[in-house]
Amino acid sequence: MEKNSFVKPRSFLDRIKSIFSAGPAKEHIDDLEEALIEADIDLAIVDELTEALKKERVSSFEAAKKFLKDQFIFKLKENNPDSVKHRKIMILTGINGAGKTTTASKLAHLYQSKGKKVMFVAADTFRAAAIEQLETWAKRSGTDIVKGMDGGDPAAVVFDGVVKAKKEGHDVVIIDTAGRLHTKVNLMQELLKIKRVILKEFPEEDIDTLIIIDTNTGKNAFSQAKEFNDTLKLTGVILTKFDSSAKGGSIIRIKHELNLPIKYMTFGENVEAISEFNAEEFVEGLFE
Ligand SMILES: Nc1nc2c(ncn2[C@@H]2O[C@H](COP(=O)(O)OP(=O)(O)OP(=O)(O)O)[C@@H](O)[C@H]2O)c(=O)[nH]1
Ligand SMILES: [Mg+2]
Repeated sequence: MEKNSFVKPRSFLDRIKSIFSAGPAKEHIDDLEEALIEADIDLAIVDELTEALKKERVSSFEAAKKFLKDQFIFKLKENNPDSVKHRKIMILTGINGAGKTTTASKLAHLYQSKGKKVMFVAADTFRAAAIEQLETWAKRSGTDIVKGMDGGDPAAVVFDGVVKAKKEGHDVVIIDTAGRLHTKVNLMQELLKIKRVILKEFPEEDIDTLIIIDTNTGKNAFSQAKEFNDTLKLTGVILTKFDSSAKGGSIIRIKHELNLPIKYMTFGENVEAISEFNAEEFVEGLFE
């Protein structure tokens, strides 16, 4: 694993503050560069920002803060006019404990509240508790669920699920998968197999292949997103635990370098604690 060198936003902000209190920004551009890099903002953006800062002659802390905020919001919104466009099949992937199963319940709740017919597919056959976790919510909310046996082939469960969804006309199929490390090739291939069986029943444009990222993750979030994207061609990101976290600048890197839309954010254990991603709110969090 990469060393977790995440710098809390507070110190990121404190550093910028001290850079500006030390005199005109121009003389401290190297310090600023370093502070941005340490907050996981990627190099391409840092270069762009520091160039612009020089050109615009941003000379006070407040002005720099506003400038950076505007830039980050712009980056997060860039190229994604339809970032939350709904797709029928949602595959939730990600590393262990990122929040996949909890997010599955939240998404179901969200879509049901819009009158959609939802189905869960419990494709985490690795952990018995994962099936139960989803089943409990399915019972409580009256959501259809397709599940397999413990230790069974997750792709087989998914195939059963999509065939049934096609027959019974579900609007949304939410597939919960087992947590896995992005560095484990065989487990990544298992996800690819899941995607392939869906393609037997539904066209690619109906499939939302999502990575769930815990906002607390730090720099490692980028490698996770990159590996999952290389294997699966992701269509978006869901950020979790927004309530409990130091908010990572690596999300901006994920958006910028991989051009993946950030679709939803979750902010608590409650089933209603999910909303469409809000770039302004996210960036405010980065500067808190
Ligand atoms: N505070 C907070 N906790 C969350 C949020 N989302 C998930 N959690 C917690 O994070 C933990 C892991 O959540 P799960 O949904 O089980 O994560 P998972 O990715 O399915 O985990 P595995 O299946 O083991 O890979 C649980 O304790 C959840 O309650 C959130 O938005 N805020
Ligand atoms: Mg799970």
